[in-house]
Amino acid sequence: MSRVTLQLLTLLWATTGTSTQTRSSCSVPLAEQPLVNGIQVLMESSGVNPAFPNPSILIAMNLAGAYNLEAQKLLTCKLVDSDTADLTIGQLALTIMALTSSCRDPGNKVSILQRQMENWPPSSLNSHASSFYGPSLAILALCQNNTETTLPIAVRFAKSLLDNSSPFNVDTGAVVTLALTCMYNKIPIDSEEGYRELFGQVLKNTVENISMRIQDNGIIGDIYSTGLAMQALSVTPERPNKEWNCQQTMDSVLDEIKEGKFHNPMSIAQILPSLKGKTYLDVPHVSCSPDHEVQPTLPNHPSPVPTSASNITVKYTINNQLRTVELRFNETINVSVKRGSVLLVVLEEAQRQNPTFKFETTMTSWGPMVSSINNIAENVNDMTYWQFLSGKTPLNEGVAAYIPFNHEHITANFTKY
Ligand code: B12
Ligand SMILES: *[C@@H]1O[C@H](CO)[C@@H](O)[C@H](O)[C@H]1NC(C)=O
Ligand SMILES: *[C@@H]1O[C@H](CO)[C@@H](O)[C@H](O)[C@H]1NC(C)=O
Ligand SMILES: *[C@@H]1O[C@H](CO)[C@@H](O)[C@H](O)[C@H]1NC(C)=O
Ligand SMILES: *[C@@H]1O[C@H](CO)[C@@H](O)[C@H](O)[C@H]1NC(C)=O
Ligand SMILES: *[C@@H]1O[C@H](CO)[C@@H](O)[C@H](O)[C@H]1NC(C)=O
Ligand SMILES: *[C@@H]1O[C@H](CO)[C@@H](O)[C@H](O)[C@H]1NC(C)=O
Repeated sequence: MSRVTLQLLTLLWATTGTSTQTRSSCSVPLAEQPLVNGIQVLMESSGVNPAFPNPSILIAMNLAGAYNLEAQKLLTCKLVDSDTADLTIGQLALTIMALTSSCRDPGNKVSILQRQMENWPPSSLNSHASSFYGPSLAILALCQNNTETTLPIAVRFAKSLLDNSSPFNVDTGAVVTLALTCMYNKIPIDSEEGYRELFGQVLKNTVENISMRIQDNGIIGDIYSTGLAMQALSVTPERPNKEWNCQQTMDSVLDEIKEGKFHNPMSIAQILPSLKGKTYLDVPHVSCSPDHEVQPTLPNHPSPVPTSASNITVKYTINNQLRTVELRFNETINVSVKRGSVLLVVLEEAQRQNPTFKFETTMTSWGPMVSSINNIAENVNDMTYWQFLSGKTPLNEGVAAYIPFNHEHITANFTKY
């Protein structure tokens, strides 16, 4: 392709890149709008925990148009005051984007992130794909602030992605696509062609891998990666070979919302922008004119299903066979819990009955994560963690959300990622 054609294309991409609607014509049908309002209201009310301010929720609120202006103000203030020393690269990046989406100056947080990314990758960088998730958010946040100073960092980032050979991860691929699309769209017009080729190559690989994960019903990866993947596919300058039916994806997501799969405020924060035709690339373009509080139309709630007081039995196994660890064990217990209890209740009941099953959790943006069982703790440097399975299938929700069924076999397996 000649240079002129490329530049023309780039211009085209640059103009369409900011408006996702022109790309993918898909939207929530009018009749389903109350359903979307419903999860937004849920996110805004239950997600604003003053002890654990979550920037992803503020971003989603601002992109969607907040209903609860009080919650929005509170969350913004908490994030302005947040101590950057306690944050990971990814959390810092989300905080900067959240403040930008509230039209606040992120202040010295940008230069702190910039410095951290200049020292990236750390010598201990593990090769797992998801270790690029946080750094991708950083490239995106820095790109939105100042593309020029971000170029050398983004080049290093893109090269280490090309060198990486670990299995593809849809969530990470989606954030990589958003970050490098931001860079790609802002490459100075008179700069070397090399940038366009490098970012274009990584985008092409990533988008190809995302499109290979589109299921027959339109879900991309799993239901909880679909929101980010929709954002990615709607902005990327590299079109996937496989045709993407955005409306089909949207309809499947709406079905899953009806099934009650989106209760976790964080899961709502990651799906909401796509339901509103927005992406993280729109963060710098949010208009912060003083709104009036709008009352959303909410769905007519189905009368709660009467839960029988009966108990169910869950078979629970804890298994540690990792060579690196001295203390191996493989213990199983049958526990009886009230029907409808979350998995966390099973763990608590097991711990109460037998001290071998004692466990600890760490609070995260997705809720409590099981960090240790029977004194064996996850470790970022070793890339170990407690994986939860139903039979042989890994769970796609955490212990505070997953509801086991009668006679289900749940295993916590100490493994590597
Ligand atoms: C990386 C990652 C992991 C790593 C985290 C460790 C690390 N140092 O990287 C590992 C492999 C340990 C992991 C484990 C699990 N994960 Co995970 N993980 C991710 C991923 C790809 C990126 C998270 C991230 O870096 N965020 C960026 C930083 C800035 O945000 P953060 O909030 O500080 O990140 C922390 C939390 O996200 C936490 N975390 C990661 N996964 C999970 C899952 C749950 C349920 C909780 C409570 C916390 C948690 O670890 C991060 C680093 O400390 C996300 C994808 C996504 N869309 O968010 C999935 C994701 C969050 N994980 C998911 C799941 C299901 C799990 C597991 C339950 C899988 C399983 N079957 O065991 C386990 C947790 C089990 C337990 N012990 O409680 C789902 C959650 C869906 C949901 N509705 O709850 C996601 C959305 C993936 C998906 N598309 O399905 N995960
Ligand atoms: C970039 O960050 C600085 C420092 O926080 C801020 O003053 C500036 O307005 C930001 N620029 C953009 C385009 O966001
Ligand atoms: C994605 O797929 C391409 C081939 O289509 C491959 O070369 C690449 O390594 C894969 N992984 C990633 C992370 O892009
Ligand atoms: C652990 O125990 C379970 C249930 O008793 C059994 O099915 C499994 O084979 C055991 N695994 C190992 C590695 O010993
Ligand atoms: C758990 O219950 C099943 C079926 O009721 C039984 O076969 C098994 O032996 C029990 N296991 C333990 C560890 O009590
Ligand atoms: C039912 O489950 C609860 C825990 O949820 C437990 O305390 C109780 O003992 C169980 N009842 C029976 C009959 O097993
Ligand atoms: C449990 O973890 C071990 C160690 O990583 C692994 O070899 C084994 O396949 C895992 N078991 C399951 C059921 O995933």
